[in-house]
Amino acid sequence: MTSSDLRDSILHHLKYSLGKDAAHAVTQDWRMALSLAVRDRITDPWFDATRTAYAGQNKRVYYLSMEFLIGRLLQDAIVNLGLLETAHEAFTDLGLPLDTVLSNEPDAALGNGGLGRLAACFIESLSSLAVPAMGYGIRYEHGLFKQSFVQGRQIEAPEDWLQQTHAWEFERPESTYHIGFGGRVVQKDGRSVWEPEDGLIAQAYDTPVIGWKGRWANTLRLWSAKPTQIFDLDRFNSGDYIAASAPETLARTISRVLYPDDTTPQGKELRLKQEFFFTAASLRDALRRFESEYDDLHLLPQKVAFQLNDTHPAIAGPELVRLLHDERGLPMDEAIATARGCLAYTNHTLLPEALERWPVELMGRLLPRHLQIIERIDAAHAAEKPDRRANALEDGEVKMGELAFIMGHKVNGVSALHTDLMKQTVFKELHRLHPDRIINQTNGVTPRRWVLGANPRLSTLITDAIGDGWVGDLEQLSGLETHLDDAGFLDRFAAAKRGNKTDLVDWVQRNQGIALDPDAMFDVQIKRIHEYKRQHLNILEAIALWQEIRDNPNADWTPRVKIFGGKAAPGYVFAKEIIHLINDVAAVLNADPVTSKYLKVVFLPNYNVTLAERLIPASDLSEQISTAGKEASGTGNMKFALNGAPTIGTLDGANVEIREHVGTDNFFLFGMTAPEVDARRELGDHAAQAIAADPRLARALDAVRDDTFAPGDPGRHAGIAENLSGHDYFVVCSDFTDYWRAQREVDAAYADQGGWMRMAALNTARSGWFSSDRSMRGYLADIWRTGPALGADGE
Ligand code: F58
Repeated sequence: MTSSDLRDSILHHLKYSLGKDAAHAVTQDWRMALSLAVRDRITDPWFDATRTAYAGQNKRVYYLSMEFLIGRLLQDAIVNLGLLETAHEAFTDLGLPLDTVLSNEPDAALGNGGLGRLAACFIESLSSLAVPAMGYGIRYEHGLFKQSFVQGRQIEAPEDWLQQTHAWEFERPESTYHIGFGGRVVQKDGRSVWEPEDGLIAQAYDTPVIGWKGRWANTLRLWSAKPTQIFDLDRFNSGDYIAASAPETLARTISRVLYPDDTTPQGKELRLKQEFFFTAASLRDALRRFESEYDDLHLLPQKVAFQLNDTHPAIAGPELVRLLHDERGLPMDEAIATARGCLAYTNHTLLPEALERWPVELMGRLLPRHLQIIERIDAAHAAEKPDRRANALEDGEVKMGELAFIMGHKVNGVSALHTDLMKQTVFKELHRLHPDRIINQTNGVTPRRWVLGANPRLSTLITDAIGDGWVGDLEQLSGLETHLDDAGFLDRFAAAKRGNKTDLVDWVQRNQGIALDPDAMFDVQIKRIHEYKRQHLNILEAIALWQEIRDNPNADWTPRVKIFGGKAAPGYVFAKEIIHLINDVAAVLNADPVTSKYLKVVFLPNYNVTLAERLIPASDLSEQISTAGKEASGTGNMKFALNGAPTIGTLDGANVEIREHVGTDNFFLFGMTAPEVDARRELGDHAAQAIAADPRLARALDAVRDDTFAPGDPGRHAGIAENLSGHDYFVVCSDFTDYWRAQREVDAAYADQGGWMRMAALNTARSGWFSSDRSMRGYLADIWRTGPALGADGE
């Protein structure tokens, strides 16, 4: 496609699809017109992919996920179709910079964090590998809230990504399923029949996901909830207009908001309804497709794989058994075995509070037949493997992790360490009973979005050095190692980083009014705010460093900017206090005339995929400082390493594997290991001991406790100070001293820019293994037991 073809297509859509005259078109119109022109290029490979999968009778992979944090789609599609240059030229002709058009797209925040972003990377990789697959999720009207700060505090506002027409989706009014809730189970002809009391409609919206080089496209099918009855005409006619639309309002609530607050009973109920809603619709849709091709249900495990992204779709186990047994007549034991042959479960957390459990009362009320089936599943499992501790039902609760484990033929962790810990902790008993079930599949990230799209300067440099094969085969980055002794290469590497940093400096100046020095080290921690991720360890170190610079302002300090980004769950009070503290510290430090040339702190609001794409290429240092044993994997850590930002980190999650790949000399390790953390906690007064042993830490904590960062409001941050000097469950204090040491090593290393750039480039050269293409190949080989539908030559 030439740039004039693309320009004609854009102008055609502007006129005939959007009804706009070019003379009056605004940026949004151009963005929509470009999206439709690009979408046209996806449609043929998309249809071809469907036809190929049917013709080849390939096994299909269904990725069930409550979250797909896809971000913006236009640039990704243009990059994968190889149309970036063409689009630049087309818009040069049209007199508008392409970047202006691309940045007009809303960021689809249909996820909270790593789990949702992983699902988005996986779907892209499955398309790039030409594997027949489908992502199933929920089309939330409102994604993750918008974050702003008022006097340093997080404020949440609803997010409205669907306010403008979504250019990428196709509404499927014909693809609908009736989803029931409540009611009772009756016996008919010796069979159990669920008669739900309430119900709603799940309607599909399809978004094509194009793979690298446009060879294959899969579908992301998101369900939207619609009422079975639009409104109650009798009530309307009698003048009760609000009550007349109640059924519609109730039904739509299901797909209105991503993870509503589940601290209230109503919130919990809504979340379970969301889970059943999208899982049930997805299973029925997949079964319908299977039954259009095959008439033997025993073939199901050969032809269909359902991957459960965490426990959120774990109701798939009992629902699939119900569909096979109650609705299709397969004997119960066969139904369970068949369902298990199709299902596999990915665990993303060991935190007990995040492992879902539903009260039996709630499950029985909303899904009475499923509760009976869960009892049967437990009984069948106990008959095979007697051990009461391995049940899904316990103490009046349904444990969704255990249910997913029992109903999955494979259960995977997301990093090597996390997988080992799963075996030793949450699934200890089940692992003993099923020693082959737990396997590891370390996470990965798509190089198309996270290097080629986000970091064009680095990408050009890599391609100039080793050709462009790395985009589809990231391990080719190892070929960069031979270029590292070439000073010219390292200079160009440094120039690319510098260019990215300058872009960020300009953006921060424009958007936050804060001046940053591009020569300072950009030290970045971006992720959800959580105690285990320890943003408070980072800010404590900033406070201690500030105090030290004030004591000794003429020493040879390495200038640093600490950049934070991330949202706290609206109900997570302590996480919100951490945000408040960081913002208060930033205000004091940035206004300090003595220290601010050496140390600044910036908390960028509303962290999302787009902001990550801006920040990661401009980062020098990646903060991965979680309490060992708590971060299942991390994926941000991989994006930083790939973009040439060495890590300061603990031996947690995939940091362990990153360190092995990039080399211990190119990773700033600190802190206790997971077993050391457990042992340390045994000392009741571990925090007091750590504080007593480190005057720097004691002084930094004093500043948190007094009014240093809360002028006129002493005690504002006392909660954090008390937590850290008391219980300190996440052992912030006990890791502080070693973190300080490692940070000073970072300072010294950064001061030698030649050495630093080499280390940064080595991180890029040695991180090719962390591609989500590699992760997907692992799932294909070890879990789904299928492969691409096209050969490397596209046949
Ligand atoms: C994340 N989990 C893990 N959960 O924390 C991270 O280590 C891992 O890399 C990533 O999954 C992918 O495996 C995560 O993002 C959530 O967002 C929860 C979803 C349900 C509500 C609570 C947060």
